[in-house]
Amino acid sequence: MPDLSAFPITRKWPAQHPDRIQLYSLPTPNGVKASIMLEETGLAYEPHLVSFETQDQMSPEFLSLNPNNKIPAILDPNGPGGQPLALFESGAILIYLADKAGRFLPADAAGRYEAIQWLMFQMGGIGPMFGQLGFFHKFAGKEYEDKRPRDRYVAESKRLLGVLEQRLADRAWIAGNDYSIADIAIFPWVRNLVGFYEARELVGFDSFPNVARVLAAFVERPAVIKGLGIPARG
Ligand SMILES: N[C@@H](CCC(=O)N[C@@H](CS)C(=O)NCC(=O)O)C(=O)O
Repeated sequence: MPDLSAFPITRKWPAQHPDRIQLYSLPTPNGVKASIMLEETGLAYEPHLVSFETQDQMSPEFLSLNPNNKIPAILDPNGPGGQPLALFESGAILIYLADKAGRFLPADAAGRYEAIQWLMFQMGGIGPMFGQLGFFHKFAGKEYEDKRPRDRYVAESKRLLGVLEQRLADRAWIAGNDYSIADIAIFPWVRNLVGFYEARELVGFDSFPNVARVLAAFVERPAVIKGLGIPARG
């Protein structure tokens, strides 16, 4: 049985199954990328809830694994060379799990980089921009009198949806005919934008029928349905 006791995070979140991938997360659009991927691949894992209500992400134990105090993070007892591997940043986690499982990234080099390119488009564009839109439209920024910041993120979110719309006009999924980690990164954010952030009308979502089509296909996947609720909120 692997020994994870050298990792301080296991003191706050003890591993009941230290032979499984340890997931530290919360079902947010970034968090569910990891749980959906783990469900899609069937890799054995043990989820641990990082509660923002109790600021768990700021605890020394969590920071020992991710100094950037953000979920998701994982600890794989059986990483490269059979050694434990700790990893944060959802994009890095998706690439790692795809390589480990040999799934959801094209095997040919050109196809692989194309899928990674769209994954990075989510990490650098969709995530940060939709997130800011949420802040200014739904959360604390909603009260700000000056609407220019909100309008800026609405315009940028629309532009990004337009890029996705064009890309999906002649493809089943973002990387082509096959579902990939680029979809697992992008669609939790699109779902969140029109759902939790209540920005469907604000961004004119009905003008993006191909994005809506792929979102519908995404949320029907059994692994997505399951992953969206993991780790269960206490
Ligand atoms: N680039 C990071 C972003 C992660 C992120 O922003 N996580 C949010 C939840 S969606 C978080 O942990 N926020 C807690 C905090 O900022 O204190 C990733 O993709 O993993």
